[in-house]
Amino acid sequence: ELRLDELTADEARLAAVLINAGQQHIFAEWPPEQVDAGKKRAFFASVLALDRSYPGGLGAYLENGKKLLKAAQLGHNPLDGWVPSPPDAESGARLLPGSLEYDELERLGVEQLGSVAFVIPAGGMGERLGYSGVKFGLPAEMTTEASVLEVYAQYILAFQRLAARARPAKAPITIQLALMVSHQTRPGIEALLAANGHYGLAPEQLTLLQQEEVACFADSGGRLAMRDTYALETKPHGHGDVHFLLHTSGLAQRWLSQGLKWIVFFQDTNTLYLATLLATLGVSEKLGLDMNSVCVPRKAKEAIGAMARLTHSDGRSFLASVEYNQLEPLLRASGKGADVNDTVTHTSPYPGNINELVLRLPAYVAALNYTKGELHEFVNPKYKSGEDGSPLSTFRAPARLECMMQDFAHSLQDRLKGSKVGYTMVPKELGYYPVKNALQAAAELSARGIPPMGAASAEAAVYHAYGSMLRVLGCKVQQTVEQVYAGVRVDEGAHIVLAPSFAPSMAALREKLLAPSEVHISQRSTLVVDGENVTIKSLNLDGALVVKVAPCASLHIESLEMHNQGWSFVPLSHAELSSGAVREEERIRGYRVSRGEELRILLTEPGRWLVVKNQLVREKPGAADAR
Ligand code: UGB
Repeated sequence: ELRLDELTADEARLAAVLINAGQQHIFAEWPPEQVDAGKKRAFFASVLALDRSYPGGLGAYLENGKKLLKAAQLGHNPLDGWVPSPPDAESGARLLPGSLEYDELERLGVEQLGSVAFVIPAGGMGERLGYSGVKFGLPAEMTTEASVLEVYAQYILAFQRLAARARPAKAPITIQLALMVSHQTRPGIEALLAANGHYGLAPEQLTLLQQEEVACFADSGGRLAMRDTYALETKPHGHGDVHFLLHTSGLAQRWLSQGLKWIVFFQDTNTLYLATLLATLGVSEKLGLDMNSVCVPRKAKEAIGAMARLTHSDGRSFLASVEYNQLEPLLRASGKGADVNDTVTHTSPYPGNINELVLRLPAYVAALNYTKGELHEFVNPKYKSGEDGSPLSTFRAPARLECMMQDFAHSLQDRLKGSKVGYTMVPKELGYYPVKNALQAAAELSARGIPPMGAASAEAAVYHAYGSMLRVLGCKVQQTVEQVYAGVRVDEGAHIVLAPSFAPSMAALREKLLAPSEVHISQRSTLVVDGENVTIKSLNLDGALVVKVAPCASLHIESLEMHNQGWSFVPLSHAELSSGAVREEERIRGYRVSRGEELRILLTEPGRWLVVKNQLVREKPGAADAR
C-alpha cells in the first residue's frame, strides 16, 4: 500500500502508527513504488525523530492531540474544577534590596553557589521581535553593547569568584550552565559562543541540549498537516521540553549525583534575573522550598502568567502560574468576579510569573523520574469560520501541542506529596523586562499604557535597575525623565552599567561604595564600572565616565569630579528607521548612541591606582588596608 519496496522495522512501525491513527491521507499522494524512494526514506527519518523526541512516542502524541483538540472544540477550560485564590503570604517572600533581611538572604544565597546549575531554554526565535539573529546575541544595552548571553556568563563567572571568596580553603567552584537550543537557534548560539571564546566559560561547564519540533494538526479531528508530499508540518513544542531533555539526557540525574542541590531556570532576554538571584536562592534555602517561582507585581489583566493557589473540590491544592487568558474565566466560573487591582497597591492580588524557577534538585529529579519529563500540554487552534461566521473544525494555520516549563509546578505537587512550593516577589525596578516585540508593536502597546516589552524598554530598565541599586545604598542618582523613541515611551535616567564583576550582589556593591552620599550622578550621565577591584568614595558625574579595571589591577576613586559633553541617545528619523543604513540593534530600539566625550580609565596592567582630585596616581603600598 505504501508503494515502498522494503520498509525497515522502524519505518514499518511508524507507518502502522500513522495509519492506525487515521493518518492515511499522508500517503494518498505518494507515487508508485520506486519513484521518490529517497524522499520517502527521508520522510520516515523525520517521523522517527518526532517519535523519539516525544515522551511515549508519536502514537502518544497523536492520541494526546485528539483529546486536547476535542476539548478545545467543546470550549473546555483545562483548569475546570480548580478555584483560584491569591497566593498565601506564608508561601512566599518579598525582596527588599538594601534591607538587612535582603543582605542575609544574599549571604545564604552565596553559600548555595557551590551547588547550583543554571538552565536557559533558548530555542525560541522570537518571531514577534523580528530580529535576524538569535535573541542571546541582542545587546542588553547599547552603552557597552554586551550581549544578553555575555551578561549571563559574566554573572556566572562573578558568582564563581564570590563563592570562592566565601569558602577560601576549598577547591574553586565551576557553575554548570545548560542551554536548550532548537534547530533554528543552535547555529546562531554556537557561533556566538565560538566567536567570543565562550565568554570566558570553560567548555566543560557548558551543555547544549537540543529540542525537536512536534507535528501540527490541520483540523479538530487531529489530521496531521503536511508541509509538502514528503514532509509533515512541524513547530516548536514550547519551553516545557527542557524538563524532558534534562531527564532523557541524564543531565539532571548526573548533577544530582555530583552533589548539586539547586537547578535554576530562566528565559533568554532578561539580564535582571541575575541581579536578585542570590537573594532568591536565599529564600529557597530559608523557606525550605522545593520550587520557588520568581514573581513581579502585576497589573490586573496584564498579559503575563499569574501566580495563584489553585484548590480542587477533591482536596488537592497547588501553587502554580495560570496563563493570563485562563485566570479571568476561572475567577468568573468560581464566582469570584474579575481580576481587579487592589485599591492600596494598585496591582492585582495575583502576581506575575516571570519564569525564573529555582528547584531543589533531589525533588526535581524525583518528580522527573515519575513523569519522565512529561508535562501537561495545551493546544491553541485558530478556527476558520463558515459562511455564517460560525467556527469550523478546520484551522486557519496548523496547530500543535505546546507545553510550558513553569507547569512543572503541577508535576511536582501532583507526584511528590508534601513538596513545598513557594514564590519570591522581586521589586518592579529589578524585575522583568524581556525583549519580545518589534518596534511598531512596542509603540502600539506603549500608546495603550501597556508594558511594551521591546528592546528600548528593556534597555531603559537595565539602567534604571543599576540606578536604583545605587540609590537604595544612599547615592544621589537623579530621577528619570520620560522620552519617546519611535512611539515607545521609556523612563530615561543616567545610563548606568555596573558590570557583574563590580556588583555581583548588593552586599558587594555596598562594600565598594565607601561614602555613598558623596556619589552624585546627573540624569544625562553615562557611567560604566567594570572590575572586581574598584572602590569609589567621592564621585560627582555630569557626563560620561567609563572605568574598566583588569583583575590584576586595582583602582580606588577617592575624589573625582567630571563634567564633560557625555553621550546621548539620538532618536532615529523615519528615513533611518526604514533604511538599511542603520544597524539592526539600533533600528529595533529607535535610537543610536552618540558618543560625544567621555573620561575613560582603563587599567590593563598589574598595579594599584588611585584617583584623587581628578589625578590618576599610583597608590602607596598599604593604603588600601588603611582605608
Ligand atoms: N523557548 C524555547 O526554548 N523553546 C520553545 O519552543 C519556545 C520558547 P517566549 P512565551 O515572558 O511574559 C512565557 O516565547 O512562551 C524559550 C511564559 O510561558 O518568550 O510566550 C525562549 O527562547 C509566560 O507565562 O515566551 O511565554 C525563551 O527563553 C510568561 O511568563 C523562553 O522559552 C511569558 O513568558 C520564553 O519564550 C512572558
